[in-house]
Amino acid sequence: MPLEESMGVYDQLIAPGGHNRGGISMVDIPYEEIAGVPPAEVPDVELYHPRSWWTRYVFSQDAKVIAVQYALTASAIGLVALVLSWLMRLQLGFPGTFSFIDPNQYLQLITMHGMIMVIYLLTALFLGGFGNYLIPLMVGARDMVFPYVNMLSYWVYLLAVLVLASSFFAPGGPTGAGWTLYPPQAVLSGTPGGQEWGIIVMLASLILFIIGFTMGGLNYVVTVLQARTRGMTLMRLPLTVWGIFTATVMALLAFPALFVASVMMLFDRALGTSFFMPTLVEMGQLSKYGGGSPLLFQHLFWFFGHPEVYIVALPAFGIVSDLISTHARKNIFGYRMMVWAIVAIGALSFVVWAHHMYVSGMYPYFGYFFATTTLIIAIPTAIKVYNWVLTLWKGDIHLTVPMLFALAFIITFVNGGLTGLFLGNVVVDVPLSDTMFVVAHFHMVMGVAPILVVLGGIYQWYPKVTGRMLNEVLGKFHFWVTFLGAYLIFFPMHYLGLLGVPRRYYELGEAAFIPQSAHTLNAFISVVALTVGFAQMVFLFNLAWSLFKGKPSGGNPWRATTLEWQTPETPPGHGNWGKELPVVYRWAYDYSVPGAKEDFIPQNQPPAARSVHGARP
Ligand code: HEM
Ligand SMILES: [Cu+2]
Repeated sequence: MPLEESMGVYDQLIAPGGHNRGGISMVDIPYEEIAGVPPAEVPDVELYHPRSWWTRYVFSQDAKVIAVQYALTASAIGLVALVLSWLMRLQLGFPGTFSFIDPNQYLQLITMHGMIMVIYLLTALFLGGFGNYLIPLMVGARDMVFPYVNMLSYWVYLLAVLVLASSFFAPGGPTGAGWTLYPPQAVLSGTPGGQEWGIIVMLASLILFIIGFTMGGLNYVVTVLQARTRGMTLMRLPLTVWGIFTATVMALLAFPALFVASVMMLFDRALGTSFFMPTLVEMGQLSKYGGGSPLLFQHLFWFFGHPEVYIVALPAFGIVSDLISTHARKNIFGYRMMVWAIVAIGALSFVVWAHHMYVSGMYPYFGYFFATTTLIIAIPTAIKVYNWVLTLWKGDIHLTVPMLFALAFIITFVNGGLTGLFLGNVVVDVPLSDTMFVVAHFHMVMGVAPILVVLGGIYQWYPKVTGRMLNEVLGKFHFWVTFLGAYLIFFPMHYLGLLGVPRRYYELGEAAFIPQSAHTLNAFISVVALTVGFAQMVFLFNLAWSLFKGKPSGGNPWRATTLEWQTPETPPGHGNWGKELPVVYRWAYDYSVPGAKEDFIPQNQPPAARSVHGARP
């Protein structure tokens, strides 16, 4: 029914009751309540559809296209970071062999590698990539609520990436301050890029990244809160949406700390202010700085930096929950508890940041406080792990490629979490600080684990994005090499760390406490790292090949319940749902409902047979 007509009906119906105050009400059409008909669809706004190739594929305001743009850009720069890790491994495994890497370059490699992996790859991919694709589809919206701002978000992100990449070509090369960028060293001449362009370019790029992220992030939050379709209550949202939503709220609160820290350091470097710079002597000369606090930077950095771990982990938690439920054909165990655990972890992770500063010389009682809060996070985290295991328990487990990655994530995350318990305790952390043990820990928990989810997620949703399945044989090969390889790379690093091998060292030399076995192990790790790295090429090949030659997937190849699998077209068209928005009648986990015909009931399937036992309202 056209809008004017329906308004007419509305007026007539309202008038006798005396509620009509004369004008046509433009807010909140209660028409369907009166007429008892499902809601008329929001009138198609013609202007909003793309008109040309440019606005369809390049300057697109469609969240699905923006998602793919984010994912491709993040993967491209992520590949750069991967290559940088090879160079580091070449140096560490075979010191003295590769003369093109000098000590300064090694520092530049770790800095760029770390920063790209954490921010430009993982954060961008989970929020900009998965967030953009999945949020509107999963909540039953046509798009993000501010599509234009969403588009700008991507372009600013791309600019941030290009600025970052430009530092490889800047005079003096990229900064070598370490991904933590601690002042004063980050802006002094002893550090690569400190008195050249490197640090300036890095800070500028971070500032741009945060601006771009904020534009996207506001979209994700408002879309989840305001654009859910009828029946999609918060407690019916798939856990993927809960994870991405909570992570976005966290990022909106955490990134500003990095933002101000970056601006202040930029001022210190470029304008000669002393926010973070104490009075110091540099190369025998009293520097121009004085009175600033390097510790203040550490607080700001880690106020962002610790939540950042969970900005990456919470989307992973959410996605894994959905993958497990789908491929074990079972409802997620303890849905409400899972939601609250996500929210609790998100909140708690704002009061633990100084566990990264145990060796900064802070007041010991502070260490005690931060150790306590850190260990408390283990509780909601353990709840999640138990619930995943209970979801799997007696499930009809299909070892599809996405499922393999999801299971591998759980194992790896538990693994990394356990070493986190070590490092969370001050007395254990102090001797392990700045050793390879730390490198092993954080690669397990926020390097390998989230990457496994990214890969699992791509295998899961590629069919929706392209309409074709990824090749399964190649997928399984990719999985096993990546999963086993990751353990061969990062497990021995714990041992190296316990021996006392320091991190961020170009070369170990012949220190007495470092046995020959450490050198052998380093060479072994490097060989595996290169092999695993090359195995990713199989994955890239699969992505490209399947685009043309993959088996057509149909709309719902995994027989899943959530809304993105119920779109009228695959890949979904602009506006996602054709004429009618879906209406949601149930939660996202109606798998293997006793008495139901199929082993899954889509969220938008009305409870026609009320007699179906066990179906959740
Ligand atoms: C492809 C597998 C990877 C390999 C072989 C690898 C290797 C390395 C190496 C050798 C270092 C330097 C260690 C040192 O000398 O201190 C390093 C540092 C680091 N990596 Fe990775 N890495 C990989 C993946 C990742 C991923 C996925 C992340 C995402 C979180 C990541 C984040 C970091 C960070 C934050 C640092 C610290 C940089 C610093 O000390 O400033 N890495 N990695
Ligand atoms: Cu932390």
